[in-house]
Amino acid sequence: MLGSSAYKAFALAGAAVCLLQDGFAAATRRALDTSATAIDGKPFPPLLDAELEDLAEGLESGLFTSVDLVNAYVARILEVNSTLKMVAQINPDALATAADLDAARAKGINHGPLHGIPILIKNNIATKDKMDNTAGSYALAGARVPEDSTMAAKLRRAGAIILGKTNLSQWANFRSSNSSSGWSALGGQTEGAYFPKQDPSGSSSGSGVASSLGLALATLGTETDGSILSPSSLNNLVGIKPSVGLTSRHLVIPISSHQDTIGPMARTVKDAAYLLAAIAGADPNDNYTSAIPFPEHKIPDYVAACDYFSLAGARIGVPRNVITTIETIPGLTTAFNGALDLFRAAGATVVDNITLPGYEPLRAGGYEQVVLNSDFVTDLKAYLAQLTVNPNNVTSLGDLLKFTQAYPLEQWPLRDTRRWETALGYGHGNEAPEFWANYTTQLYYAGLLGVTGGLRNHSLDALVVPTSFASMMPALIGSPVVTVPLGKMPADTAVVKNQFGNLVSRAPNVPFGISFLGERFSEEKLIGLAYAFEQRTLVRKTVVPYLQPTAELADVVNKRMAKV
Ligand SMILES: *[C@@H]1O[C@H](CO)[C@@H](O)[C@H](O)[C@H]1NC(C)=O
Ligand SMILES: *[C@@H]1O[C@H](CO)[C@@H](O)[C@H](O)[C@H]1NC(C)=O
Ligand SMILES: *[C@@H]1O[C@H](CO)[C@@H](O)[C@H](O)[C@H]1NC(C)=O
Ligand SMILES: *[C@@H]1O[C@H](CO)[C@@H](O)[C@H](O)[C@H]1NC(C)=O
Ligand SMILES: *[C@@H]1O[C@H](CO)[C@@H](O)[C@H](O)[C@H]1NC(C)=O
Ligand SMILES: *[C@@H]1O[C@H](CO)[C@@H](O)[C@H](O)[C@H]1NC(C)=O
Ligand SMILES: *[C@@H]1O[C@H](CO)[C@@H](O)[C@H](O)[C@H]1NC(C)=O
Ligand SMILES: CC(=O)N[C@H]1CO[C@H](CO)[C@@H](O)[C@@H]1O
Repeated sequence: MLGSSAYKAFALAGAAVCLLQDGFAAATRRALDTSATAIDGKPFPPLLDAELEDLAEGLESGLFTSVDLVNAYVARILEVNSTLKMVAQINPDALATAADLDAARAKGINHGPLHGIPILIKNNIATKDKMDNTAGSYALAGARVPEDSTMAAKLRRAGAIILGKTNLSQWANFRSSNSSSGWSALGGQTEGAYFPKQDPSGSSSGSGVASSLGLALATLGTETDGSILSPSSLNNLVGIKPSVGLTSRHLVIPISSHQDTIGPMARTVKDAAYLLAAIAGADPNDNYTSAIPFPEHKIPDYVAACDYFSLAGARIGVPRNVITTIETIPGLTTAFNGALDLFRAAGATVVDNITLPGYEPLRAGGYEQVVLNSDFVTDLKAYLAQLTVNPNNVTSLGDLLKFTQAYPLEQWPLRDTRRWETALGYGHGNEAPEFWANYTTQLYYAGLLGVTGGLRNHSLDALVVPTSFASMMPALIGSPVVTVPLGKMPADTAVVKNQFGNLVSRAPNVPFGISFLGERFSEEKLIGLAYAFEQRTLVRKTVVPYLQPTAELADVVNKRMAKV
């Protein structure tokens, strides 16, 4: 769940890719074309932008059913999957589950706001059903878990339909030093929808692309350092990276017990809040959730936190020493400074140019690599020990390394296994003294000398930075971040390839976001600020994908009615 921002990729001099500039000029947001979205004058919510409350209202009024919704989303997935490869697997039980939930609704049983709503989840969040739990690796093809992950169980309990699994950067980007974002051996190469061959970022790549194109209401991603935030930013989405411990990691394929967290990737702040409300909470199977500080573990009302006026009176800090290379990303400086003006206009105090002195020592220190490598050795072994079926007998990182290097479809050595070799080279897991020395050092720099110190010393409600600079310090101290669409790269942006050479990381129309950072378990406050910014700007709707599916609910409902 390591983020790989397209921005970090180097520039290939003179890299040229076929440009579809005219295509962008002509592109319209299909959402605006209502001809395909109404029957007898009754409008159906266009799926590119449909929000939870639109879908819930349509289901409740009988305009469409959850079976219709599943059929419409599956049709949309199949329209774009062969190009974008964002969905690894469709749940063979999705239609039957939808029918059950429709029947329950007809009897007056409603499990809550997510009742009958399709959600896609990243292919490292395990389910005990007909689907695979592979992190994109052949090593885990056919592997089975003893029960649903807590995330999957909570979604099902909330009435959501798990529509399928999304593709990802293999092993959540914790294998290779020279692979491409969104590639996995099992799922192929995911691409973004805002420019041909767009680097989708990662590691929650498929979750980003699928949510952005309206292939489900929303998706779940996972983050160790950047893997929700970066693909949310580059796919024009809202992403919430929750505090470590707010969402249970039980039966989620790990990188690091100290840094991993699971969160929503959605098209609006409110939809993300609905999803977070469903997945947050204490779990005896993940003792980090015992850190949840609310009385009786009562989770705040994240949906009610969506208040248009929450910027009024807020104090927002801008740590300029963390965003030194902002000018290298086309269009970002103007958009970010515009956002600061908007905060002021909405009644916030912007405390500009504060310094987080821990940033430079962290960049230089390499502590995080030691923490993640040590955690992975220990935590992967613990995950594998829980499997009930393990076809390749992979029980440790050493086994996984051997399997991967011997299995041609894993594309080794073209895509190396450097991270694992480094981790195994230490000869220890996270029980070792070296681990603790590094861990406490990074807590100090990212905490007192970083995010926590910055917030407290300046009496701030939040820090804001462009999302490509947001993930590191919060990753190290387990604090939350919310990213919201901010803008896109301008039409004259020079096209730049990714490091691997198969994708485009900078190009016209590629989106980017702004992030709100707060103290641990301050999600409620961050959601409020993010919502106020989102509702005052509505940036998402100004960025149009070059490729989008055409299937809509009206088509599905028409077809169903024609059959009757
Ligand atoms: C995605 O497309 C590929 C290529 O057409 C196909 O092999 C694969 O089964 C599709 N995946 C899903 C989930 O339909
Ligand atoms: C959580 O559980 C693990 C294994 O049972 C244990 O090693 C660890 O100390 C516990 N951590 C906390 C914070 O309770
Ligand atoms: C930020 O502060 C530094 C050091 O205090 C100063 O040199 C710099 O000019 C300030 N930058 C801005 C944009 O205010
Ligand atoms: C895994 O172990 C089982 C039991 O020891 C053995 O039957 C099987 O052949 C092994 N599979 C592989 C792929 O090594
Ligand atoms: C990745 O690194 C390996 C090992 O150094 C090398 O063999 C391989 O060619 C590299 N791949 C790319 C795409 O550069
Ligand atoms: C961090 O880990 C490395 C590698 O195990 C070790 O050499 C170093 O002493 C550790 N401690 C600190 C504070 O970096
Ligand atoms: C916050 O204040 C403490 C105490 O003065 C100081 O050590 C720390 O560096 C400050 N941190 C930040 C981020 O300003
Ligand atoms: C195009 C492609 O590679 N599709 C794959 C997506 O993932 C599923 C399941 O992992 C494979 O069966 C597809 O072939």
